[in-house]
Amino acid sequence: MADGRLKILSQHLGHKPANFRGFQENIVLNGTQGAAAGVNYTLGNRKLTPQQEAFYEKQGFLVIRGLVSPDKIENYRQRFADICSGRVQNRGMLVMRDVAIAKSEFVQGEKAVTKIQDYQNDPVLFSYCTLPEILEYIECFTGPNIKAMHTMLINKPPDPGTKSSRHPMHQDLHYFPFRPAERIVCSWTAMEKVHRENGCLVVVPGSHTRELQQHVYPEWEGGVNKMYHGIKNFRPDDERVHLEMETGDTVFFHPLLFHGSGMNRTEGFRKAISCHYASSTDCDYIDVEGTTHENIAEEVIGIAKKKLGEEVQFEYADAWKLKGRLVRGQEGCM
Ligand SMILES: O=C(O)CCC(=O)C(=O)O
Repeated sequence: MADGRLKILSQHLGHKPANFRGFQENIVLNGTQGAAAGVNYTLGNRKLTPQQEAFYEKQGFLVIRGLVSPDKIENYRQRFADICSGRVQNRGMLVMRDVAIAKSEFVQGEKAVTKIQDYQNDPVLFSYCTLPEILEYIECFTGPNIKAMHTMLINKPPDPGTKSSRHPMHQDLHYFPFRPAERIVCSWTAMEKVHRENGCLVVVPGSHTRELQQHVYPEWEGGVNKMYHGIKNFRPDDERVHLEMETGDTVFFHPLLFHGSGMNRTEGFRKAISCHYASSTDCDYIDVEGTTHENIAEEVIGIAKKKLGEEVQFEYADAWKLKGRLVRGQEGCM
């Protein structure tokens, strides 16, 4: 029976069992009693099998293999290249460049671009956020009224030799001035094969049950990309699992899950497309004053004022109100 469960768990993770013995032993030892005692992080609709539901409850993430078809992924890849080269209109997206590459020389096109953020006004990229195959899963975490809150296409070009292609371990809730966390979820779809060499996602299983931590810029010699905050007191002995995935595989994860990614040691790119969703009717904004969000709020407001003018009255929640898009069900407080 333990063997059968191991097989199911390893399918979720998309790993060869031999690589992740430690993680699997841990699951066998702890079982899924936590989940059985009470469902907190999922809504118990029928899309998830009992095993999938128990896995997410306990580990805070769930990998679904081959969820997005290769032709759709190819569309997003082409669009990304066209945005980077300026062939299509930008429509307000934030195009972020690697800190080390940007400093040393001007590199054209997608080689220096680390991320395209806020693609909610781009019809091609935004079609990812409305895919029924994704939303069917999202509904298990948010309920029927779903708002796409945060959109990113993350590109990891070959590391320029500074290790700046790493993404420090963090919790996405650090960026979000809305609650409850349980009704927020991320979908992250691999746009090519992702593995340890090109910097796949790394997660700390079960860390979604911990509190929101203080985040700061890590003190890395080669520099840190803009807004890549990391957990201030991250314990390196926390057990980590590398999520190796094929094109189209999708991981859904909780906004408190500790995660990050390693450097890209290959000559190729490592791309992923993602969206964070929240319940439009169960979630609402919080006041970030006096909370751990203050540093990121200040940074984002600073960027907005640079764009819009210093005199503009702008609160952190406004950034989110502006970019959220309803994708299913009805509007609420969000
Ligand atoms: O795709 C990655 O490498 C990590 C992205 C991520 O966690 C983020 O941008 O918040």
